[in-house]
Amino acid sequence: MEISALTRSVVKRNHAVISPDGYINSHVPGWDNCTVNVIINEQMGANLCQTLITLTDKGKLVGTTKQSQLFFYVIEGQCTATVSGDTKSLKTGQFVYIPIGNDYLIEEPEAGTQLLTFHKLYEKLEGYAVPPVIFGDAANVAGPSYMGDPALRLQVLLPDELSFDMAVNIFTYDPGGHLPLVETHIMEHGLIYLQGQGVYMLDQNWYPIKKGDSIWMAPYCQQWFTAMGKEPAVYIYYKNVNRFPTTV
Ligand code: UGY
Ligand code: MN
Repeated sequence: MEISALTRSVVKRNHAVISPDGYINSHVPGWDNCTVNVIINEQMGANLCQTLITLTDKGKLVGTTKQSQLFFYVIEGQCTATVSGDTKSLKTGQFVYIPIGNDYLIEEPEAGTQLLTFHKLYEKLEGYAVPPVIFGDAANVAGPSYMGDPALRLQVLLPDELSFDMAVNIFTYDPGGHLPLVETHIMEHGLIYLQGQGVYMLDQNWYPIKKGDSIWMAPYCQQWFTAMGKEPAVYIYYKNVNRFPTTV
């Protein structure tokens, strides 16, 4: 029997593990006929926002990006996305990156479609134009091995260009694959597991993690992961990149 007083979720000063058992829905103006779970945002000390949206067949998301850019990724299902007049259908594994100053409309979803969003305040870079709208498909993105280890594969979904101040990557670990080192870095992460399971070390704490779980890692939160089980562990993650590291 499940005991409702227990959860794997934790929220700490420099990291959080959010498992679906703790979700409470939010109402977001312009996002209708859907449930919205705000998984990471500035209230917990983060510099990004990550949400999970589950749409009914009447689901509709309407809005305009202002100071923050917005990334939608289809975890499951399908829908239609229109960004500044350009309409495309999106299915599992496909995504759209919406830079600042664009209208968007997500509609005609299959019932149960799940969308992941990442939001970040855009920091302009002198001499560089704001990035364009990008529609893409993870299935068409190469996944070279990470740091020379064939058990680890990294897909980089957004262009590796200085005009972008955020990256969204998909990291795949074969069972037994693990990060080759404990990462200690200024960049922040938000992520959700798309498949599999394993153990994450965050700031010297050890957490069992599985498909559907999300993690926030603040700057300098130490991080290491190993995959367990019979199938690869896969997560999609956000990272801030390409900007001057200090105001000092
Ligand atoms: O890009 C990264 O920093 C990545 N290797 N970190 C992580 O997966 N925790
Ligand atoms: Mn990292």
